[in-house]
Amino acid sequence: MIPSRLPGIPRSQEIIDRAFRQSNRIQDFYKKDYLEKDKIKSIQKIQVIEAVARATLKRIVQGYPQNNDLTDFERNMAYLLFDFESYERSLRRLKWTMNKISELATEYIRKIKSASEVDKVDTLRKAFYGRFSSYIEDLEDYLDDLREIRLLLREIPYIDEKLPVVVIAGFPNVGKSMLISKITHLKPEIASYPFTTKKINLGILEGKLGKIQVLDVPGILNRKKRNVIERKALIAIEKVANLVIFIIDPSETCGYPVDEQEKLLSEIKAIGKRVIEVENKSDILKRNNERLKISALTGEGIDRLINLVEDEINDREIKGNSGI
Ligand SMILES: Nc1nc2c(ncn2[C@@H]2O[C@H](COP(=O)(O)OP(=O)(O)OP(=O)(O)O)[C@@H](O)[C@H]2O)c(=O)[nH]1
Ligand SMILES: [Mg+2]
Repeated sequence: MIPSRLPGIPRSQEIIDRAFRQSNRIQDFYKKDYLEKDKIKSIQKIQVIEAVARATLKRIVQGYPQNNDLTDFERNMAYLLFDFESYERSLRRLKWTMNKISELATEYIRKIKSASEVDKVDTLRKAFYGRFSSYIEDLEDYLDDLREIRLLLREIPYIDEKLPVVVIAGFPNVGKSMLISKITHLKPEIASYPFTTKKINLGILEGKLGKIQVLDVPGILNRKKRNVIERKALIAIEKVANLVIFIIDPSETCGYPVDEQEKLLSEIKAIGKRVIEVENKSDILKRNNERLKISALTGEGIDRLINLVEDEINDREIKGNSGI
């Protein structure tokens, strides 16, 4: 599972500045022997710098999911959205740097302890500062990578595996987002051009027998090679859907011919999930066939659709239980 709060990713310079700023806050104290005082102060500064950098890197390393923390759906989405190996490499590099900085601090503290002149202590302290900074500066590309991936991880919705999932699918512009806005509290963007929805939207339908997760997904075209946006929809159907509401727009105001939409429907049915077929935009055109007619715009047929969804879901649960 992807944590709901993924730590923000600072820039290298911010980590360096934060560490030095904290080290400058160390209280001054009186000690007669100047060499001793310089040693204690230098050691304290190194310890603070190490602790601040370590804490920052640790928060990131521990706050981001590993491959086996992910559900099947999350993993498939992550593989689709970014290069997972490079993500793992970046996390490993942060961890490596975290250890290197601790080793560096230990090494310089030991050297400072055995120094016999103030000048030597100052040189050692400055050498630590330089090497510390370059370790953190070397993280810049990895931090940039993680900052981008953070946004992509955040777009993957959390699916509660204990609750049923209904995916609303179909060609672009057929009214999927308008439908989810009618059956859940979600208010996604609705517009009269294709691919308005580029990410998966999750809404909750408060059913009579409990909550049902409803996913409004991007439109899918009837073609072999699909882009990343279309593939998000397919992953949702394949990996988490218990039921699919497939919307056909017979009015073709979506901009796509009905026979293309029918071909996509056949392909989706072949995935093997249960499918409720509906024809939307019934306020414009109602064809003479068996399918449920709805209008996401006027609300016509929406109550019947919700009843059908609930019947299908509950039917599955009864069958599921008796199958044990
Ligand atoms: N007349 C009419 N227009 C509708 C109906 N449902 C949706 N629309 C219109 O169809 C257009 C597309 O609606 P959306 O809900 O954004 O469609 P979508 O399937 O989510 O589209 P993508 O996100 O691009 O895949 C909008 O202009 C809606 O106002 C309907 O039942 N009747
Ligand atoms: Mg949409």
